[in-house]
Amino acid sequence: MQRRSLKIAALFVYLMLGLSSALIIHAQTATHKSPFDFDGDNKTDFTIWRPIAGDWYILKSSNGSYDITHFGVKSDKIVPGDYDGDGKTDVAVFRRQENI
Ligand SMILES: [Ca+2]
Ligand SMILES: [Ca+2]
Repeated sequence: MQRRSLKIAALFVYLMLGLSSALIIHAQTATHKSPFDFDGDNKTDFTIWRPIAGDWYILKSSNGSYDITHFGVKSDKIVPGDYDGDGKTDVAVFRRQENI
């Protein structure tokens, strides 16, 4: 089962990125509550953050479909978490403000 998940994740990376630059955030199956569980099924969702475009690619573990969300810019630091308490990770970024 885990081997199949890794193959799906590898295919996802290939299809989504065309092997261009990106940060692969998480690629393992979690046994604890994952900070990258965007669909709330208690399993880690394979997630890629492309800072150059501000795009999040999320492969949902619950059904194998994926979402592409545009949120953030290159200089942001990603800080995903369940900020509204619904059991699903929310896409979020931290942006430092200069000269305040
Ligand atoms: Ca999940
Ligand atoms: Ca949430």
